[in-house]
Amino acid sequence: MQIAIVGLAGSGKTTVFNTLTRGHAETGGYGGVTLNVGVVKVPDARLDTLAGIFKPKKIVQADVTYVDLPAVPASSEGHVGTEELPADHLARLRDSDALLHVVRAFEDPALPHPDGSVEPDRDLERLDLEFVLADLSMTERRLERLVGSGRHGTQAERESNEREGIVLQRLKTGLEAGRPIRDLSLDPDEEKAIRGFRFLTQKPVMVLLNVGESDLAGAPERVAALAASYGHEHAVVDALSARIEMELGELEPDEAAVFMDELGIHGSGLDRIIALSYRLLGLISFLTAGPDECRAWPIPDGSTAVEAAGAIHTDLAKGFIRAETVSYEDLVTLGSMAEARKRGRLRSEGKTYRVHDGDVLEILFSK
Ligand SMILES: Nc1nc2c(ncn2[C@@H]2O[C@H](COP(=O)(O)OP(=O)(O)OP(=O)(O)O)[C@@H](O)[C@H]2O)c(=O)[nH]1
Ligand SMILES: [Mg+2]
Repeated sequence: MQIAIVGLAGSGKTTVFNTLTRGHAETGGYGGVTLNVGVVKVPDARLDTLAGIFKPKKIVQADVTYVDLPAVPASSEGHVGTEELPADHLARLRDSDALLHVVRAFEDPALPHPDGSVEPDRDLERLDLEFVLADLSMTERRLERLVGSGRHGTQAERESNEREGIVLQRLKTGLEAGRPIRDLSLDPDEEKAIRGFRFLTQKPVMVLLNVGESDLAGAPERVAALAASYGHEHAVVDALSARIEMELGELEPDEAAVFMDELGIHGSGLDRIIALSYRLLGLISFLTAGPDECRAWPIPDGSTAVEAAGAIHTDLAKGFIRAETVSYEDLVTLGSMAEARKRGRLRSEGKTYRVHDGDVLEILFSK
C-alpha cells in the first residue's frame, strides 16, 4: 500500500513525511525537488498481546509506504502542471493507492506564504484543480485516440473501445464541471474499464490541515468546518501541527508525554494519521500467530478467506482447504488455540467466509 503526500510548495509535506517515517529529510525553502520514500509500520497493540502468548521469534506489523513528492508545478494556458513533473515522480503519484493532501494552515511571519496570505480553502482548491486538469487532459487524449481507431480492430476490440469511450465521456463531463472522479459513483464495470489509467482524482484522499503550534486548540473546529464544506466521496479531513509532531517524534516517549501534556495534545497525531490512512484505503488486518512469527496482514475489507490466504502466498490460495479461525478477543481470553478449540471457539471456515478485522487465521492447504 502506498500513499502519496501532496500539497502546494511549502505546505509542510516533508515535515509530515518526517513525522510519519521518523525520518530526517530536508525541509524548508519552497520548491523542494527530491522525492522521499519511507515505509511505516502500522501500530497494532494486538500483536504485542499475541506475542505474549506465542513467544514468537519475530513480530511483523503491516506497513504502509509514504512518498513525499515535490510540489506540482502550476498549470498555465495550454500547459498542464502535472505533465511537467519528472516521469518517475508522476509514476509514483499515479501508482499510489491514496493521496495525503497537506494544506498549509499555519501562520509564520518568518515564512511568508507566496500568495501573501494563509488561506487553506484556496490552497486546497488550487491543487484539487491541478489534479482535475491532469485527469481531464488524459481523458481527452484517450478519447481522441479512440475516435481515431474507431473502425479498426476485431469486433470485440471495437465493443470494448466503445464501452471505454462511454465511461470516459462521463468522466470528461464531470471533470469539466470540476468534479473529481471519486465523486462519480462508478459501477464495478465502469471502474474496471478505467482502472489502467490510475486517475489522480479517483484515489481516496485525506486532507490534512497543517495548523500552527498555537492553533491546536481550535483545530477540531476547523476540521469540522472544512469537512462540512468539502463534500467529496472517499475523502476525510484531519489536522495536526506537523512541526510539533516532528519534534515529538524526536523525543524519548516519556519526554514526549510531558511535552504533549503541556500542549494539551491527546494521543499521537502520528498514530492517528496512520490509522486513518488504513481506514481510508478500506483495509482491515487479519492476524497469524505461531512460534515463528505473529503478524498482521492488510487486506481490503470484504475479502474472503481464500483471498486472505492469497495475501500470504498464492500457493495457500491455490491449495486452500479451510481456515481455522478464532477472533482475537476469544484467543486472548482463552489463552491458546488448543483451549479455543476445546471451547468450540475455533471455527473451520471455507473459501467464501468473509474475514473480519482481528480474525486470527490458520490456513490449511494442500501442496
Ligand atoms: N511554524 C510552522 N512551520 C512549519 C510547520 N510545518 C512546516 N513548517 C515549516 O514550513 C517550511 C516548509 O516545510 P516543508 O515540510 O519543507 O514543506 P514542503 O511542503 O515539503 O515544501 P516543498 O517540498 O519545498 O514544497 C519549513 O521551514 C517548515 O519548518 C508548522 O506546523 N508550523
Ligand atoms: Mg518538501
